[in-house]
Amino acid sequence: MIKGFVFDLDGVITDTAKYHYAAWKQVAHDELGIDINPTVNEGLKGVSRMDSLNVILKFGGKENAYTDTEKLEYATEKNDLYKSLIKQMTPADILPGISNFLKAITKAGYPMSLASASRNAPYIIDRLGLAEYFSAIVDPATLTKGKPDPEIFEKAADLIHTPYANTVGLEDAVAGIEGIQAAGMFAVGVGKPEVLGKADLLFPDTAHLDLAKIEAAFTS
Ligand code: B16
Ligand code: MG
Repeated sequence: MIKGFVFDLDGVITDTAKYHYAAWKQVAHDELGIDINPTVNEGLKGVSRMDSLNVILKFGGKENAYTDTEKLEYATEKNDLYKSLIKQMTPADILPGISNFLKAITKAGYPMSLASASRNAPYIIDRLGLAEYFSAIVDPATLTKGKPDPEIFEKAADLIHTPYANTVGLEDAVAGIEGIQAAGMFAVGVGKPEVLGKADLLFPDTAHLDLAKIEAAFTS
């Protein structure tokens, strides 16, 4: 029996990836002399800020070119740029079908929490006008490991007091699906079968998310 839901943010509730990409692209070009492309960007999804910088440096063959202090400066510069971009976000940036899906879950009485690697998640949820739906948001600063480790999903379930075996997790990234399953939860994927084939239940996009289908698949 389902007792609660834990949600990823980027790619499930809204598309922040385009803003992360724009900010990283500029900092990588201007400060590091590295030109990133959409393939590199795929590898940044769900990855923490500092790990994202390390992925970019590795791509550019500059893994050991900077001190930790310099790296922190570049990550801060990226975040300042990113924050200036997400200031424009409004409820119009909620992905299709998500508002109705959150309403249906609330009506059914299930609590929800957010399992996002982003330190900007509370601000984004606020900009989207969705704060009322989430009883809790995991603080990524408290995490020791990133996805695919189950830690973030376990913390998200702990915050709404749901046993992992009775919790549904929603994700658009392979690492996220792996983390949800490693926590012993039911993994609902949003995306393509060739990418998210491991999910316990898969929807092609957010517009197709259907609570009744999740409940039926969970019990069967
Ligand atoms: P911040 P998610 C992740 O969000 C993004 O997908 C990833 O690209 C980003 O680096 C990470 O948050 C950290 O974000 O710099 O705002 O703390 O997919 O876990 O919701
Ligand atoms: Mg995501």
